[in-house]
Amino acid sequence: MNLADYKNIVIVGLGKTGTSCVKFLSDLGIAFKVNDSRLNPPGLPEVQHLLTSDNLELGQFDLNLLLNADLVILSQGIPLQDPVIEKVYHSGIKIISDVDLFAVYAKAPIIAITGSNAKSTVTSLVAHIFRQAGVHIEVGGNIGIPLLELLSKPIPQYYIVELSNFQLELTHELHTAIACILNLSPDHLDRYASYEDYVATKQRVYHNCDKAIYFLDDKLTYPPKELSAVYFTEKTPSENDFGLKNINGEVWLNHGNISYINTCELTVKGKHGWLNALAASAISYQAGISLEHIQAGLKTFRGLEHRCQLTATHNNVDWINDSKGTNIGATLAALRGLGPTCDGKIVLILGGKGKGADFAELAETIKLYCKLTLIYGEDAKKIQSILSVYPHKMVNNVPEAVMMAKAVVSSGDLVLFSPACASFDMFDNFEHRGQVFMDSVKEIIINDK
Ligand code: UMA
Ligand code: ADP
Repeated sequence: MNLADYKNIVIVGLGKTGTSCVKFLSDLGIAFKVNDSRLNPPGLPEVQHLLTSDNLELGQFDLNLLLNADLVILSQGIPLQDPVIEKVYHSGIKIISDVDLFAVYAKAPIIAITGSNAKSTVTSLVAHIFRQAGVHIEVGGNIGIPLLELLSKPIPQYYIVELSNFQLELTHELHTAIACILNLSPDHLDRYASYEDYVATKQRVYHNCDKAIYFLDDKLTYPPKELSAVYFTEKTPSENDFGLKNINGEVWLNHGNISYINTCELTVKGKHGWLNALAASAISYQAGISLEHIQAGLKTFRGLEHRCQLTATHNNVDWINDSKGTNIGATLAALRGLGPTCDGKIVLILGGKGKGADFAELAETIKLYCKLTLIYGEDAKKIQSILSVYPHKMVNNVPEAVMMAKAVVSSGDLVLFSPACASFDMFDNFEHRGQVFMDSVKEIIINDK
């Protein structure tokens, strides 16, 4: 794709992605227009000096403007099902994501990481391992740094990029040195006709990749047979792969039959954390990082905020903030990862915008590990109707849930805030939601002293 071939480029959306596209095209001296359905899009102040009333259209998606385009660069937060965007899509006008532009202009090999959960954790862990090993990398994508911003920095040895399914949906030009699907479970079903469609979108990451990394225990992550591939697994691995091995009652990470780190030396806890460490190891090893450097990186990685983050321990009760648990797969992983390590029982706090998910999938695991589930938010009634056979209480908000949890916990229990839902019904984002939880926990602890 050559941008110079297009005479009417429209950037749709002026959030983080759109803003990076405006700067990128402006730097190249390529003309464009911008359309955002909001009157005050968040990126406007940052790029206002690059826009004029002639090339900026705010307040609604403008069908005429878009039908006159020969290239539309669509921000990933905008659904293709939007009535105007859908018309543009069906008109045959080329619609791409920022990933395509990045892929065309990037001058270093790309490592792409996707999956339903643990994308940001594994992307950050891989980045940490590479940096510790002295490899110059740049990191971006869905993790929060738009990919085009990476192109204004000195060319690294590798780009490590986190991709969402929305980005993959509109990506055609991406060639990766290594591509990985970490795991798959239902999410964003409000934007897909079926779970199969969602899975097919994730599978696009394997198009045109030199080496695939997949999760042996989840068939949906398998790459096409013709690709050269390596797996990670919670079982004992075969010669070239990565997995867990039980040695005298202790669990080790293994590459083939080489045991390279004891899980007790990892800062991440629970089986889901070990799987993330294995995935990051497999990716790093394929890029030529030695097991010694991988081991050093794994030992020093501190984890990310809002992902099974210990907020406080009070009266021998751990309070865990997993606000980034925005779908059922994440909450299941948190329960299954933390449940076996907890001496008592779990009090689970969940709720928010359910995104069309089936909460019945949580039932068995809640039964196994939870003494009480506290439910709040927009879809609380829907969630309650499915989980009503298990001990539960409805609460109005997160601070109330924290108070209620405090009243029922006993020594050895664990309170897990893993909402299994999007946060937008009550909060700006998952960080805001996690902060409200942590503030509420701190308040009850202070009041208890
Ligand atoms: N919007 C409008 N009208 C518009 C444009 C956007 O209403 O004209 C709305 C969208 O529907 C959406 C919100 O504004 O609700 C933000 O959309 P955006 O495309 O402008 O978002 P960006 O600021 O560009 O941020 C996006 C990703 N956000 C979303 O997909 C919602 C960020 O991932 C990503 O870090 C960033 O690009 C840089 O690549 C966040 C996310 O929630 C963390 N991702 C989803 C996830 O991880 O599940 C996919
Ligand atoms: P993403 O970027 O894919 O949203 P994050 O790294 O931000 O992923 O973590 C999101 C959630 O996924 C967290 O709540 C965490 O508890 C959960 N999680 C972490 N590891 C795994 C795993 N291996 N499988 C499933 N869920 C996981």
